[in-house]
Amino acid sequence: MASADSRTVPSPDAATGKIVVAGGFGVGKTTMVASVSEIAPLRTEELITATSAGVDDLAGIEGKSTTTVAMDFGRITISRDMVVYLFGTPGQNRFWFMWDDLSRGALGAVVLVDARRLDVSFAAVDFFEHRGIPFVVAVNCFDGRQVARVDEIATALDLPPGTPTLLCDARDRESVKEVLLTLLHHVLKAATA
Ligand SMILES: Nc1nc2c(ncn2[C@@H]2O[C@H](COP(=O)(O)OP(=O)(O)OP(=O)(O)O)[C@@H](O)[C@H]2O)c(=O)[nH]1
Ligand SMILES: [Mg+2]
Repeated sequence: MASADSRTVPSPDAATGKIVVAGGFGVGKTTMVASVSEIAPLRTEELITATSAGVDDLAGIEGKSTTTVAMDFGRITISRDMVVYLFGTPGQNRFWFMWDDLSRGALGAVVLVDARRLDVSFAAVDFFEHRGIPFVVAVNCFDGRQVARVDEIATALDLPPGTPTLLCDARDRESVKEVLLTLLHHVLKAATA
């Protein structure tokens, strides 16, 4: 598989695939879709209202003022033969009813986690594991700090054996591309196993 490059022009008959970017509240899903998308990403951000007070824990993400209420959407050309559409889920529990629709027909998923708040991404791991959708776990290193080793995180999340787990910076295009390519390799491996 070729590496994703924003200068790559897809051929007219390029295959298309859907990848879901999921994870708990405020782990960086919207940031991830926006940083890698080659089109202006569609966002559905609303201000975090007083209703969220006491429901959504902003510890560690104090600068966050908006939240996704429907989805994020972006696109990346992986190679001349393949274009991937990215769908970011909302993270707040009250919007999880949308995850089934957003995941329908997906090749695979990125479960994004914040290593300081692993608990908020447990449900995302369960979601894809129970539906048999291949997924990778990307650990968003807020503040550039690695607070735990990747293998410790995999154990804490009780990941199925063989689930690729890697560190990333959701703000960095190259880092996100590496996550997506890891997922696509994992999807291919799962399909040919
Ligand atoms: N320092 C740092 N901040 C980040 C990083 N990724 C995201 N952020 C910030 O963290 C906050 C949450 O990011 P979002 O992309 O909105 O997270 P989300 O997962 O889409 O959030 P919800 O849709 O509300 O669940 C924002 O203020 C981002 O600017 C990162 O890698 N490092
Ligand atoms: Mg979001």
